[in-house]
Amino acid sequence: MSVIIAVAPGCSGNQSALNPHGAPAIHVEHLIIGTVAACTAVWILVMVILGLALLRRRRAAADSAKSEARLTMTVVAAVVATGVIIAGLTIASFYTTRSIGGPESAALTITVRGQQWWWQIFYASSGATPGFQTANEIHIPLGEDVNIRLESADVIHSFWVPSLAGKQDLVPGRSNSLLLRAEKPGVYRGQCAEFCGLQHSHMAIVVIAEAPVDYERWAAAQRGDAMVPADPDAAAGQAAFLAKPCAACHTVRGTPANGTTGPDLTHIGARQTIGAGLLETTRGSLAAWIADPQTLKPGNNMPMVPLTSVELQNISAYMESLK
Ligand code: HEC
Ligand SMILES: [Cu+2]
Repeated sequence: MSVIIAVAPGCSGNQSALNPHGAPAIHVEHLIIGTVAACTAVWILVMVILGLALLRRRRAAADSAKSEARLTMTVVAAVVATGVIIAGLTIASFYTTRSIGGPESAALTITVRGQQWWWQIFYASSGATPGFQTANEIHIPLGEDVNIRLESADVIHSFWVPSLAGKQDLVPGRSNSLLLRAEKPGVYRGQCAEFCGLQHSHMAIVVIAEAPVDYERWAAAQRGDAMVPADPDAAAGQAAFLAKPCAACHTVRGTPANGTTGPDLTHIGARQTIGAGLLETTRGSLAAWIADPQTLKPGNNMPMVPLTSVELQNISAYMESLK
C-alpha cells in the first residue's frame, strides 16, 4: 500500500484503512486490495478487447458456422469468469467479516455506548478487578485481542477506527461487537461514521495502544476515585462544581457528583481531548468549554451554566487537576 500512500498522502496517518496497524484492519486492507485488483484486471481486459474489436478489420466472408461456435465459446467463458470472480469476492468478504467480529473469549471487553455526540466507555470487571467508566478515549494493550461491544443511547452511530479495526454500527436496543487490536504503539483516531445529528462531525474517538505495563498502570489509575484537590483554587473549584448543576449531569467518583447525562469526569485531566476530539485538554480549553459549550460545539447537550469569573477559573483548575 506504500504506493498508494506515496501518490495519495491523505491515505496515510493515524486514521486510515490503507495504513493498518492491527490484525482486523489488515484483513480489511487485504479485502480492499483484492477487490480493487480484481476490478482493475477486469476493466483492463474489457478495454483491451474493446480496443482490438475497434482496430481489427472485419474478416471477409468468414465461415459463419465456425464463427457462431467461437462466439458461443467466448460468451460461455465470460459468464463463467464473471461467476468465479463474484463468488471469489463474496467468499473473501465473508471471511473478512468473520475475522473482524468481536471475540467472546477476549480477556478484555470494552463497551462503547454512543451518545449524541460523545462516546461513553465502560471497561468490564474481570475476576476481582473492578471495571470503570470513562469517555472518548480508549486505551488498549498492544498485541491483544480486545472485544468492543457497541451500544447506543439514542440514534444509530458507527464506530470506525480505520487503522485498527473494521467498522460497525451502534444501534439502539441491540449490542454489536467488533475486534480491536493493535500491533504498533501509537495514538489512533476514529470517527463516528454514521450521520447522527448536528455535531456528528465532532464525534471523534482516540485509541491509545501501549505496552501492557503502561496499559495496566493507566487502568489502575482509572479504577481509582478522583484525586482530592490539593491546590486551594482547585478545592474551591470542587466546591463550586458540586454546588452548581454540573454535578447533576456529571460523575466524579469519590464525590457526591453522580450525574449520568454527560461524560464521567473522574479523570478528565488525564484525557487528551475534551468534547469528543474537539479541543486538546488544557486549563484554557477547559475554561473555554465550560464558559460557553454552545459556541464551541453548537447544539451539544451541555447547557451554558452561568458562573462568575472566579468560579470559572477555579472549576477549570479543578477539572485540570483530575488526572
Ligand atoms: C444538562 C447536563 C450538563 C450540565 C448541567 C453540565 N454538563 Fe458538562 N457535559 C454534558 C454533556 C452532554 C457533555 C458532552 C458534550 C459533547 O461532547 O457532545 C458535557 C461535557 C463536559 C466536559 C467535557 C468532557 C469530555 O470528556 O469531553 C466537561 C469538562 C464538562 N462537561 C464540564 C462541566 C462543568 C464544569 C459543568 C458545570 C459548570 C457542566 N459540565 C455542566 C452535560 C452537562
Ligand atoms: Cu455519532
